[in-house]
Parts: sequence; structure tokens; C-alpha cells
Amino acid sequence: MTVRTILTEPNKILRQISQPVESVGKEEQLLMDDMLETMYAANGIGLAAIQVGIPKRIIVMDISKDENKKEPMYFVNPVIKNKNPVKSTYEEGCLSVPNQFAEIDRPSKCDIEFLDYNGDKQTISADGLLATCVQHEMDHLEGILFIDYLSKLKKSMILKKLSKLKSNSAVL
Ligand code: K1U
Ligand code: ZN
Repeated sequence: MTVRTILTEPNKILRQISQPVESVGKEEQLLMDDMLETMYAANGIGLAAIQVGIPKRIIVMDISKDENKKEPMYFVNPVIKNKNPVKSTYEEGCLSVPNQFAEIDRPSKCDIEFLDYNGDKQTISADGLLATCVQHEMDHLEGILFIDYLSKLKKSMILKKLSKLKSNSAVL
């Protein structure tokens, strides 16, 4: 398994719409293995394939609290159903928007239909951090980042900071 490079804002690739996977084969499983390794190495709880530059509708997540008890989850071609009209607020971060956090409102519960690691169809009901994280990751599949929900001013301040960091590290 390989730890891949996580793309960070500003980067046009992160704004691409990811394409459905035709079938879950060896190539997709290898990608999911690498994504999980990459996510763990970055101390994240979720990762979408586009964050490593692959525009496929694939997400990995692990929201388990116990570091010694990994509980990886794999979502291929996920579809959200039955979004609860009640919203919950969570302070979100993103590995593609390093060191920036903001409170975001999202439906508190939802159902997700998807294919698992073996290509089998599954449906789960999500609430709490699982619901927040899966909606955040599904936004990545549409080229949406959590900073898009912020005011124009807050978003542009964050983007300015990230651009500056990028140009400084390019000089080093
Ligand atoms: O880049 C990503 O999409 C992963 C992102 C997922 C996420 C975190 C918090 C709310 C919604 C979605 C992260 O894992 S950022 C890392 C992080 O800040 C974090 C890690 C553990 C618990 C909570 C946040
Ligand atoms: Zn993210």
C-alpha cells in the first residue's frame, strides 16, 4: 500500500465532478487501500478519491475513536437518501484545506446507498459524526469544499492564506 499525495486548495482538480465506477475490481480495491493508508497517515477520518487526484466516486472513512481498533468503511458510488430536515452543527476540517476549521450545518441524519469494498450493494442509516463526515466526503465528489458554505469574506481569507503558504513552500 502507498501513501499518496493529498491535493490542497487552491487546485482546480479538487473542483472536478467525480465519475461513477462501473464495477469494483482490483484497481478500485488497490485505490481504496492506498486512500485508507493516506487518510490514516494524515490523521483524517475520511478521504475522497479526488483528494488524491482520481475523479472516481469513491470514499473511505474511519470514525472509530480507538486508534488500536480500526473500523474502515468503503463507499463506492454513494447516494444520499432521506436527508433529515433537522440540522446539526459540527466543526469541520479538511485534509485539502489544511489547518482551517469552521462550524457547518448539515442534515443530522441520512441514509446512504453504496457499493462496498467487494462491490456488494449496501444501505446504512447515518447520524452524528458519520452523517456529517459522509456528507462532507460526498461534497468532494461534486467538487464542493466546506469553505464554499462560508461567507465570501471568510472563504477568500482562507484561500489567500493557503495560496500564500503554497507560494512560500514553492520558494523553499
Ligand atoms: O479531508 C477530508 O475530507 C477529511 C476530513 C473529514 C471531516 C472531518 C471533520 C468533519 C467532517 C469531515 C478530516 O478528516 S479533517 C481531519 C480532522 O480535522 C479531524 C480528525 C478527527 C476528528 C475530527 C476532525
Ligand atoms: Zn474534505
